Order: sequence, then structure tokens, then C-alpha cells
Amino acid sequence: DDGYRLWLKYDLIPDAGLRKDYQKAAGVIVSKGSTPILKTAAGELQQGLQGLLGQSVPVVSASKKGQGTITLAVDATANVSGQPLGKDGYSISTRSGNIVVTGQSESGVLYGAFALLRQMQTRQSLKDLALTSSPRIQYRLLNHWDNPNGTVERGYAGSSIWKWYELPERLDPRYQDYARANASIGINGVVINNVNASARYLTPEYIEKVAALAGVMRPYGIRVYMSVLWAAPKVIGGLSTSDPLDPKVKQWWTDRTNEIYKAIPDFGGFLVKANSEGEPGPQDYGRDHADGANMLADALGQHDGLVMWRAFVYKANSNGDRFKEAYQEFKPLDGRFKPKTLVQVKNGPIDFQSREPFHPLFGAMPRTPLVLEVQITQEYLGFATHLVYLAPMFKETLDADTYANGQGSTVAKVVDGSVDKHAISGIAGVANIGSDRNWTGHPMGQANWYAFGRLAWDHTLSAQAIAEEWTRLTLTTEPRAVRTIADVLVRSRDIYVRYTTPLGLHHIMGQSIHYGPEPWLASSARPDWTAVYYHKADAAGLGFDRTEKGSNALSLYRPEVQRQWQDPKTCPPDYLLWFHHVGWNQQLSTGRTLWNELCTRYYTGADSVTWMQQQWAAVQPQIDPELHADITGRLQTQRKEALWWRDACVLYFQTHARQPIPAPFAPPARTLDDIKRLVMIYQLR
Ligand code: BDP
Repeated sequence: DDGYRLWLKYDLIPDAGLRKDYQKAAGVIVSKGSTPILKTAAGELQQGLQGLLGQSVPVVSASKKGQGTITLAVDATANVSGQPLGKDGYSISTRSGNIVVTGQSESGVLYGAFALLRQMQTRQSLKDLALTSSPRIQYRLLNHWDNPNGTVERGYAGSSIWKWYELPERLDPRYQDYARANASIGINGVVINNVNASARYLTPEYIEKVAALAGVMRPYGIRVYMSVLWAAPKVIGGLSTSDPLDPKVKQWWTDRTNEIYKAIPDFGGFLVKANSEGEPGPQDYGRDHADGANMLADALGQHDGLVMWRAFVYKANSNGDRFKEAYQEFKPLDGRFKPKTLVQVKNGPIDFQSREPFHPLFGAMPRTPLVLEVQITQEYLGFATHLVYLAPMFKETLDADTYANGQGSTVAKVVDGSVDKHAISGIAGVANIGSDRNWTGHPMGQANWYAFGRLAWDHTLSAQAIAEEWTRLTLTTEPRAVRTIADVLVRSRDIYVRYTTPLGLHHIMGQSIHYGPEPWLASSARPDWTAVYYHKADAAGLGFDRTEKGSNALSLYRPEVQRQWQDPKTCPPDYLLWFHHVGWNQQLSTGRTLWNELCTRYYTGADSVTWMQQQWAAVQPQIDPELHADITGRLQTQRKEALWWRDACVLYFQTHARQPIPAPFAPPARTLDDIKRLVMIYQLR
């Protein structure tokens, strides 16, 4: 198994009895309608059933009595619970022995068809089906950080899957496989290029190429979006300015937008990174983010498209606390954004670290719909080498309570629009997909793509349930192995945090590649790109004081949230060093001193990788040999590197704490210099 088929394997169901039941139920498909998306739904169902049941199931206009029939139809009212279906929702029911899949829209039918296949893939009964499901978030997008030259920013699975030099004439069959994988988990939009955008995509030549991709995505209910370079009017438009209030600039964007919609009538809209990390933006002309976003919204005019404006901003040479910057820039703009403009906010205030407190903008901009942006690609979580299942991390943010509108105003409910009654809602995941045969480099990275889609659809699903579902679809249906693997998945992110950044440490990774430890990093192009800026280790203790005695970033949260984190004695250990500078000998709620707790977490975290290896070894008989060997090898690397992280961090922090490694742990056998050399090698050009 080379992993190419992802969770859509559709191998023949070995249990002959079960297969027979399914075969009886799936004699023919009756599709009420023949639009492209409905055709896709019927085609996908046929393909899946062919594999699972080993029988070809015809699509007919009407079935005969006694034929097990699966009916596909758009019907917003016909649902099993008596509730009207939400936008793009579906329901699957058994009526007089036949299966009926209805969707609120064509896309809903397609999602229902995939859900029905999932029932069979996970060996559920098809008798008395009564499933209803509607997405809680309307725009469920992948963000590709893919460049025109084929590289992928922070991508670890080969190069970009888009072959710009072959488009629009040649359509790699992979594009369709990509679309079906996304549609099967409810993803309905794709930003095709990096937020550090090239102006190329706005030229007629590239619009044609993007249009060709859109043509492949369309029958799967997926719309394409573009990241745009703010300075494009200057770079390719021949204008002398990109000032959003300049009439010529406005006209230029309006013309480009019209051109795009002529080629791509269902174009999704624009994603913008502006005045961030050196990217140009409206502030270059004394304007603000709202001026920029609104100008693009005007350019979109009557077209059905969105502007997603990113809040990932921080100024060069800021002396304060980077934690606060996005909040300070964006909060005052609340209420200034035009309809169809959303502000896209990363899950945490710094930058996709392995654990961050939720971004304080969630709940702070009630008049602006906020898109939650998470990173599926593991930039700060071990690339495609470490097994880290991200659903627990996504859930941690989604379930965090902002208290914006009283208790229960979770980030998920801010994002899905229910807290502030927004008509539009969105969520974005930075894709971990590349040209590797198995799409994601680490085979288990597929689970992160999958989990993102499932949570974007329904944020109330648990990380555990998704892990089990994905494992059954992808690796094995044997119950014990499923339990073992799901257990490893669910615990993996916490294990990673323990051996890399326990207790709320953050941003102590290798500076140029963001891989491996570099807590000693003290000078860089900007202070907030160093590690010491964040951990603030000294002879007294460790951690960033963000209380009122320090940067007071804590004050950006509601009082209820502040109360959870403001006292170092009661602050949960996972967030401790995010908000406090804690004495080395300070006793924590765990009963250990800070120094002892820190060492304990590094050591037990690294040892837990051995546990993961053992668990993986135990399921070997149930797993495809090629796949098993692949992951076994990666786990060996992970163990080796967990030991680097452990040794680097305990040895480095020891230079400040000046205490021995506590029993029962053995001090590292190597020196800090040994480790520094290793880390240097990895960052050599
Ligand atoms: C950081 C990445 C950088 C991205 C940036 C962003 O290191 O490559 O361009 O985020 O989100 O995490 O814009």
C-alpha cells in the first residue's frame, strides 16, 4: 500500500456475510438529476461500491421492485429528524427497505454519498439508517502555500501538486483525486497559492491556468481562491502606486476581478497577507487593513466572492510583546469591514506553536466574521518526520471559551457565527499536501488532513472519534488494532509538546528551518525571531511574564479567562510559561519544582516515543507491510530527535537553573556543544 488512495481505499470487504447484506441493499442507484455534481455523487458511489462489494452497480432512471435501491436527490425538507437541513447538509435514511440520500443542495447529495460509503467502509449496518448532518461552518478551505516554481512554503511532502508549466492544456489526473479526497470530507474551497504571493496569478496567462484547475474542482463542489500580492498593481499593472484609495488602483483591481470571473464564474475570492513579514500592504500608503480589504470587496462587487484578510501581523523591531500586536492593530477596526470580508486569525497569538492559548482576537471583534486558520502542515510539530496527530490541538482551540458573550462562547461558536449571529463563517487549514506518492510525507499526516475536514464540517466531533474513524478507513478495521492506533494518535501531540516545549514554552526551535531545538538562539534579524525573547531564562527562573507586572498581554482576554491564567499557582501547567516568569525552585501544582517538572516532562516525553514504537510494533500483523515499515522507520527517527530536544533543552536551561538533573533521570551522555553542532548541521545551507 503506497498510501495514494488515502481514506478512500474501497478494498473488497472480506466478510462474505456482510458483503452480501450490502450487495442486497445496493442493487441500483437512482439519481434524480444529472447536473455535474450529482453525476459526481453517483459516480463516486459506483466506484466505491464496485471496490467494497465487487459488483458494478448501475445508475438507472427508475428501479424495479425488489431491487435494493439507493436514491440520490436534492431535497432540503426530507430529513430524518424533522429538522430542515442546513446549507449543504445531507440525510440518509432507509425507506421501505431502500436507501435514500438527500441533500439540501447538490453538494449535500455528494457529501451524503461519501457518508454512505463511510458507513460501509467502517462496517456499519445499513438497516434503519437515520443520519442527518449539516456543516456548522460554511466556508471550509485548504490554504496551499504553494509557489509558482513548484516549491511549497513549509511543505514537507515533496513539491507542489500544481504543475503550472503544464496547465492549462494538461490536467494531471492527480487534480481529480485531490478534489475527491477533499469533497469526501466536506472541504469546499481551495486557496491555490502561497500567502507570500506572486503577482503572476493575476495575469491572463495564469488566470487561464487557474481556470483549468477550477474546472476539475467544480464537479466536486469545490471553489478555487487566490492569495494576492498587494503590490500587484505596481508589479504587473504598470501603476506607480498600490494605494487602496487611488482610483486607478481601484479600477485595476475591478478589471482583474472581472477578468477572473469571466474565466471562473464560481471563483471563491481573495486571501491577503499584507503588511506582515515584509509583504506590502495598505499601510505603505498610510491606510489601514480595513481600507485595503474594503477596496477588494468593492472590486468583487456583485460577484459572489469573499475577501479573507489575514491578521497575522507584527511590526519589525517591535520592542513590546509580539503576542499583542495583531490584537492592537485589528480590534480597533471592528465594524469597519464591508460585508463579505472576513478577518483570518491564526489559532494562537504567536505562530502555530505546538500549544498556544487561543488568539485574543476571538471574541474581541463581534462585528467581523473571523476565519480560524490552523496549520495542518507540521512546521513547528516535527515536519513529516514526527507522528503528531493534530486534532487534539485543533480541538483545544475550538473548545476554548472566550466568554465573549457569557460562558460557552467558545472559539468554535465565534467562528461558526453563532455567538455574534454572522451570516458567513469560515475555517482554513494550511495544507500538508505535496507531490509525494502518499500526499503528506508521513503516512499519518493523512489523518491531519482528514481531521481538519471533519472538524471544519462538525467541530463537535471528538479527536478520538475522528482518529478511530480515520484508522478504520485507512489502516485496519480490526478492533484491537484500531484502539491501539487511535490511542497513539490521540496522545501523540501531547507527547510531542512534552519533549519539545513543555509547560508553555514556545518559539525555541531552530531559527531558519523551524525544526529541532535552538533555545540558546539570542540574536537574529529581529529580536522576536530569537528564542530568548520568548523563554526569558535567567538565574531566577523561566517564562514570559505577560501579567500586569510584565507585558500585560493577559489583559487582552475577558476577565474570566484572565482569572484562569493570571495566578502562577493556579494557572494550568500547560500554559504556565506563556504567562509567567516562574522561579526555578517554585513548587508547581504537580508537587514538583519548576526545574524538576521541566526535566520530568522532557524525559517522560522522550520515553513516550518508545511507548509509541512499542504500540506500533504490536499492530504489525494488521497493517500493510510497506506502510508498517515506513512508519517504523519514522518512529525511530522521532525517538532519536526527541532525545535531541530533551538533551538540548535540559542542558541549556541547566546553564541558567544550575541544578542537577533530578533522579531518577540520568544526565545526558553528551554535552550542550555536541547538540549545538548537530543542530547547526541541520541548518547549514
Ligand atoms: C510562519 C511561517 C512563514 C509564513 C507565515 C505566515 O514560518 O513561512 O509565511 O507563518 O503565516 O509560520 O504568513
